[in-house]
Amino acid sequence: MPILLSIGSYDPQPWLTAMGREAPEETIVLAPDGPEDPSIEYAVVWKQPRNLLTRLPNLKAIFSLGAGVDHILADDTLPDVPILRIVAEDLTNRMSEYVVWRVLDHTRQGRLYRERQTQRLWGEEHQPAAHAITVGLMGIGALGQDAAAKLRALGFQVAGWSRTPKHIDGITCYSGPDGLAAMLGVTDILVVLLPLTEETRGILDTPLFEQMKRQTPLGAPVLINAGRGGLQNEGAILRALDGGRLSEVSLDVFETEPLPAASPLWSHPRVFVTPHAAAASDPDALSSLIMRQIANHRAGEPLKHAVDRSAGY
Ligand code: NDP
Ligand code: OXD
Repeated sequence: MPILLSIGSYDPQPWLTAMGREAPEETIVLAPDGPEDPSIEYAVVWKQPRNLLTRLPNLKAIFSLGAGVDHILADDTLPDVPILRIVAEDLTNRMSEYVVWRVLDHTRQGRLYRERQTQRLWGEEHQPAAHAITVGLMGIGALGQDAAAKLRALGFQVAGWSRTPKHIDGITCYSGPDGLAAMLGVTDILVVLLPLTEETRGILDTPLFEQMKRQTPLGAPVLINAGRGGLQNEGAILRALDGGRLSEVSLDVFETEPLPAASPLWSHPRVFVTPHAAAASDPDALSSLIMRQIANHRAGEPLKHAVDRSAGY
């Protein structure tokens, strides 16, 4: 029974090789055999074509190649089978590295010093101590909690916002709409690690920026979004920057990806752009998790990290 690997936006070869190496006894195919393919029981996907999975009558599970599943749920023809997402140390560590890197670059005035170096200018800038900064995390799931722990270890004050109430040592936890307003009121650096769902789409917009603190040790608040581009209104981010409601922004994700060459985000002096690379899914690190889950499920064991389709993540 072959496993279907369907990748809509990049070269599948590294995954094909890594999955084959992990489970040489399995056959992995890149497309179904004919208009309906009853032989496929498992599909491993990233941005699969619409209608593809509905043509597999014996499909038992869909595996996302990433932590997010919005790219799967965007297909309104999906069959009603479990969807599993990646929860893995390698991916989590990569995201925490990105978050710590961006937070420190903002607090240690990386942008100003890079600018000054090009002008051969020697001049010390105020760099607030970690304990003087509150990082507010929108999303304290697998990724948010690890980033929070690493920021705490560096001395930052950390707050977190989630859909359901939480109690986590060392993090001031908030939930629900009132909780968000309360967290924004104490946040100096806002880090977004939310999934894209019906509830979160477009949340990073003017009304949210208006609820943020006016004054922070860095002037105005900083925004870092590594969740999804669909969470943000890029026009509103630029207006908030130019109007002084935000001081600096780091964006890893965009409304349209790749970020169009004409986007003003590329050239804004206070925007730092990375190409959806905060936490790449590494085939060599993650294939074993997926192939092991499939082998275990074939042997009758339950699947781990299933998505709640009604919540959308
Ligand atoms: P989790 O599902 O573990 O955590 C999601 C968090 O978001 C949870 O705390 C959840 O709340 C919260 N949340 C969801 N909906 C809402 C809402 N309506 N209001 C408030 N909080 C909400 O996901 P991960 O931490 O593993 O991943 C998060 C996202 O990061 C992924 O969905 C993906 O979009 C993005 N990502 C980006 C990458 C990149 O390279 N840029 C790489 C990997 C992931 P609760 O705890 O109550 O469920
Ligand atoms: C993910 C991603 O969801 O890479 O894992 O964006």
